[in-house]
Amino acid sequence: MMITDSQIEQYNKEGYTIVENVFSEDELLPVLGEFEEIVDQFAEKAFKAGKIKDKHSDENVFRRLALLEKNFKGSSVLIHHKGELKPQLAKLWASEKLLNIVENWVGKDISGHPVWNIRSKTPQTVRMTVPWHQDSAYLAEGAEKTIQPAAWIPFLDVNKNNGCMQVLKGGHKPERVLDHKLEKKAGVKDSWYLYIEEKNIPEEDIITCEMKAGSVLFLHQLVPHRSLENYSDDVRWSVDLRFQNPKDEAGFHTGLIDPIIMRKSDDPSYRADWVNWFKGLEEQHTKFRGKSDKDEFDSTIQGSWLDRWDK
Ligand SMILES: O=C(O)CCC(=O)C(=O)O
Repeated sequence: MMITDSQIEQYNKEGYTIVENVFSEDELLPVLGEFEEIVDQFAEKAFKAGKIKDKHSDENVFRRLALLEKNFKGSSVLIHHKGELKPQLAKLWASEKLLNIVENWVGKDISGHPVWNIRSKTPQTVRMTVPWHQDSAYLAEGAEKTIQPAAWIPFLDVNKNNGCMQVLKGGHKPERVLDHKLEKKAGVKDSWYLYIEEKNIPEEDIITCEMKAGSVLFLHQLVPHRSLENYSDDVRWSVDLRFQNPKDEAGFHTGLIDPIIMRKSDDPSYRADWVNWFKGLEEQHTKFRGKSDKDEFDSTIQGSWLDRWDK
C-alpha cells in the first residue's frame, strides 16, 4: 500500500494529503504523449483556420502550448474544455495504485466521477488560474455529503513559481459548502469559476503544495483549494480525477453521464467500460460548450453551477 495510516488520517483531519512518487516517469510519459497529440491536433486545426501562423511543431509538450497561447489567446482554455480522455489517461485513472488508495475513503466499490480535468496551465493565463473553491460547490446541492476524493497529479515538478496548488488545512471541517461567488460577476471576462472570498480564507491555515511529478495530492470534496499563477515559461500540465462509491449521489448537474464504475467488490475480473463512457463525455462536452453552431474556437462555456451561486 502506497499510503500510510498517518496520511489517511491527515486527509480525514486536514482535508488533504500528499502521497509521493505514486507514478514513475515511465508511467507518466504515455499520458504526456496523449497531451502532445491533443495539442498537435489543435495546432493543425488552428493553423488551417488561420488563427495561428506558426504551429511550433518542434517544441516539446511543456513549451508548445505556451507559444500557441501567446499567438492565439484561449488556446489552453480550448484544450482544457475539450476534456479529451484518451486510453493512457483512462488507464492511469483506473490504476490499481489510485484505486487502492482511494478505497480507504470510498470503500471497495469505486467509480470515477464525470467531473475530471486535464489542466493545460499555460504561463500567466487568467482563465487557467483557479481561485479558492470547494469542489462540491460545482455540483448539485446535497452532493457534498458524498465522499468524493480528488487526485491531483502534476506531470512536472510544481512549486510556487509555476502554479502549484494551495489548500486550506482543515477547511473541510464545517462540513458544508461555503458561500461562493462568480468570477464573471467580479469582472473576470468569460470566467466559469466560482470563488470563496479571501476574507473567508484564514491565511495561517494555507498550505502550499510543492510536489514532484507523479506525486498525488488527495483532496476532500469540501476542502477549499486554489492554484497559484504560473510565472514560469512552461505549461504546468496536471490532471484532477475524482472518485466515489457508485451507490452515492454524484451531484452532476447535467444528468448526461453517470460516474464510471471502476471496481466492483463482488467481481474481481470487472473492468471499466470506457468506450461507452467516452461517448457520454462527448455529449457532455457539447452541452457545456453551448449551442452546437458555436465557433469551435470560441472558448466560452456554460455551466449549471453558475446558476447555483451569487444570485
Ligand atoms: O489544477 C489547477 O490549477 C486547479 C485544480 C483544482 O482546483 C481542482 O482540481 O479542483
